[in-house]
Amino acid sequence: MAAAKHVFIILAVIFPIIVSGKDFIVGDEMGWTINFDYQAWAQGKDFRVGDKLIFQYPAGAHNVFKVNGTAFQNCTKPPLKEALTSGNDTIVLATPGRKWYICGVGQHCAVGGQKLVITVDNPVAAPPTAAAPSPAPHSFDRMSPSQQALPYENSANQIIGNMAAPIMWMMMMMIMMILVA
Ligand SMILES: [Cu+2]
Repeated sequence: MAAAKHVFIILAVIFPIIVSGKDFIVGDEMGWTINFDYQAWAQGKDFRVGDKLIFQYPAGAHNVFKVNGTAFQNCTKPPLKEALTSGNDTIVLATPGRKWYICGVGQHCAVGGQKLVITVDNPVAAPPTAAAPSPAPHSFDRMSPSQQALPYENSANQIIGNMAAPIMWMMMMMIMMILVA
């Protein structure tokens, strides 16, 4: 029982993060290339922790370096071993904040403008529908047996209350019909 509760809580926390994770293909159909306005591309996009950046390019033509703000500004290339080179490089946005990426091939960054800066925000808050069930088991566990009986009584009264109106209505209709006949 306790284990099941823990699994539920873990799922309740993790599930919204999984659901909210989006894939961003950098540059969309243009991919990762020179002479493309990546500032304009990033404009208005909602990058969140758990989302993915996918850099697509012909392998060998470009590469991807994750750099700091200064290296981004100056197009400073880190050691080549730090480069992503597959041509389909996926980067999971693991932390919030500013993220900088450049291409380290030739003058692609400095002359071709092949550089991307984004701001990553915290994950989207759990939607109310997904978050709502989690408090229920909590409050139930804290209730004493006598308190637990209360909701059932209330719901039973409610059911009777809800049923009472149609029954009354039907009885009135029957009386009316008898009177008319
Ligand atoms: Cu390049």
